[in-house]
Formats: sequence, structure tokens, C-alpha cells
Amino acid sequence: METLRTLFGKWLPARADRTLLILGLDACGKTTILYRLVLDPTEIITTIPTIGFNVEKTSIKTRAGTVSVSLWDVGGCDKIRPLWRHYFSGLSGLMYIVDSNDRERFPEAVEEFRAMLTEIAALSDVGDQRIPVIVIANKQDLPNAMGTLEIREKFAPTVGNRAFAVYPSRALEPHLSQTGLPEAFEWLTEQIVTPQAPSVSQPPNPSSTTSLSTKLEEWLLRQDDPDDVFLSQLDACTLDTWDHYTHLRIAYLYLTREGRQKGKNLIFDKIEHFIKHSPRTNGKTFHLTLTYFWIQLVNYGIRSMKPPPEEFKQFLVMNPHLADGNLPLEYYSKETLFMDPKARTEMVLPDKKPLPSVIPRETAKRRR
Ligand SMILES: Nc1nc2c(ncn2[C@@H]2O[C@H](COP(=O)(O)OP(=O)(O)O)[C@@H](O)[C@H]2O)c(=O)[nH]1
Ligand SMILES: [Mg+2]
Repeated sequence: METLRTLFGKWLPARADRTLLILGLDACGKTTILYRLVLDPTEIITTIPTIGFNVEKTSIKTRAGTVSVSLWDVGGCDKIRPLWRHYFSGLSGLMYIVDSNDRERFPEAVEEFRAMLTEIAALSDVGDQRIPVIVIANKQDLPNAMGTLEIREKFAPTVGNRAFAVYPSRALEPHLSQTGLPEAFEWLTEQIVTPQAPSVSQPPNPSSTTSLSTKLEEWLLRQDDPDDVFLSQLDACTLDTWDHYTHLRIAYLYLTREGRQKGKNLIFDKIEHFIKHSPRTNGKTFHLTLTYFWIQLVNYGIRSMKPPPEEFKQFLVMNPHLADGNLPLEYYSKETLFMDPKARTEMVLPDKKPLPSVIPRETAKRRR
């Protein structure tokens, strides 16, 4: 590896405070997008070392200061993968471009993305596991293009706790304002300037990823009644499901519609009412601590999504750990949660680790 390293030495980027990577399979539109993002394209330097690691480099002026940008193709050539890490110094954002129209290579694009994040996460000197990632669903102008929601569903399970967004783009539109790129770049810059407020504790990682994704898939295929119909069925105690999915949906809808305080109270009231009056919940009793727990996690999930989720299923895709019914046991011992009757009727604090909590953006800003 040393020899390869020496060979590449002269192409390695100068150490920069902030580095942005633009990656994706070949022909997804990286170069096109780079040229649209920089003011002076003559400043883009392309280096093509002999074994084909084609890197384009430049810098972009942003509100976060000057950010150095490197771009290369992922996919195909594992030989050069060990060299990537040289470009991760000061990494503060990842822009991953997808050719939305290339359905055939889409699975490869997702897989390469996952591999890339694993590589980044393995580097101790990158340290910050919360590097924001944005997926650009490019070539939206083509007739067979996959939509952003579909693309998001496939990428979201790989991003862990990172700030994550999917933006549509039509990189060839004559007017930059029509491409979708300024909005996407603005989101990424915003994440770099104002990183997600640190949470008291990290959101949990799902314990068994495969069973969770099966469950999530089943959930995503559910034919839901519209939100308003769903909520009126809740009031009338005529809901035809009363499972974890239903609970999360109730929490999601009231928290997004009513905010945390009012939403929380409504959720408690509605669930308690339903349990009391619906034949479906025969014998079940209301568990205050568990209800509070899920409200807190759903709220955390909503607040940490930028842009905010547009609908419940999108929210689920972005917060797959919520499908894990055993999640409370990462925070509470069984004894505290289930053996002690107190947890049913009053809010009991977790005894294993604190719940994730959101520090409001305004507070975070003032502290800086
Ligand atoms: N229809 C369409 N074509 C695009 C778009 N963006 C890039 N292309 C084309 O896709 C091809 C590959 O683009 P390029 O930027 O070279 O891809 P790279 O290999 O990722 O750098 C070129 O022919 C571009 O003109 C887009 O949004 N829509
Ligand atoms: Mg290119």
C-alpha cells in the first residue's frame, strides 16, 4: 500500500478545515453538478492517475467558509478503496448523486453508498459520525426516473444517526434555479454551519436489522386510510388495528399537527380513551411510562429530520429503529418497566440510559 500511497501522494488534497465529497457511480451526473455549483469552473482540477482513480477537485465558497470539494466515481474498483481515506480529512459533508433513471444500477448505487459510509465510520480520525449526507436524485427530467420517496426508502436504512435528506435534481436545466441544486446545496451548508444539536444520548441502533426491515417493509405496504379518517376512527373507537404501528402513527400525527406539549396531552387522552372503550383492547390497561417513552422517541425523530417529514411512512423509513418493539428495554430494565406497578400509572425515569432528547435549535445557536 505504501507504494500506491506514494504514487498518489501528489494528487492528495491539501488539508482543509472542511471537505465535501461528491460521489456516485459513473455517469450519474457528478461532473455536471459540480460545474453548476462552482462559480468559476476553470478552477476545477481533474487528476487521472494511471490506475484510473479519477478525482476532480475544487473549492466552493459557502456560508460555512471555503469548503474544499473532491469528487470521484465509486463502484467497480476495490483496489483503490484504501486510498479514499486520504480524502476524508476534515470531512464535513457527503453529497451522493444517483441517476434516478438507471433502475438497473440502482441497487449497486445503494450498496456502494452503504460501503462508503462504513468506510467513513471506521475511521477514527474522522471521528464525527454525524457527518450530514445528502442524496441527490438526479435526472428527474427523464421519463423512467424513480421518485425521491422511493429513493429515500432504499437509502434511509443505511444512514444511521446522520442528518440525511434526499433532493430531486435536473442538472441540465438551463436556469440554475430550476435544477433543484441550490436548495440541495443550501440544506447541506445549513447542516455544516449548524450541525444537529447534540443529543443527550444517541438514538438507538436497531438490534436486529433484518427482522426490523421485514417489519418495516410490511408496514410500508399497508393501505392506510387518510390521516383524518384514521383520527376520527380513533375517536370513535372503530380503528381496525391497534398495534405498534397504530400507536406510532397516532403519536406522529398529533406531534406534527399540535406540537410537543399539546400533542403529548392529546396522545395520552386519546389512547387512554380508546383502551377504555374499544372492545379491541379488552383487558389491556394503559401504561403511562411506555406511552411517554414512545412519544419522546417519535418527537425526537420528527425534530431531528431536516427537512421535516411530509408523511408518516416517510418518517418511519427515516426512523427504522422505532419499529423495534423491544426498544424500551434498551433504556429500562424489565423490573422497572413491567414488574413495578408504579410505571403503569406514573412516569418513571429510565434506569439503563437517558432518553434521547432534542435541544431546540434556537438554544443550540445561542450557546455557540
Ligand atoms: N437527462 C439528464 N442527463 C443528465 C443530467 N445530469 C447529467 N446528465 C448527463 O449524464 C451524463 C453523465 O454526466 P456526468 O456529469 O459526466 O457524470 P459523472 O460520471 O457522474 O461525472 C452526461 O451525458 C450528462 O449530460 C440530468 O439531470 N438529466
Ligand atoms: Mg465525471
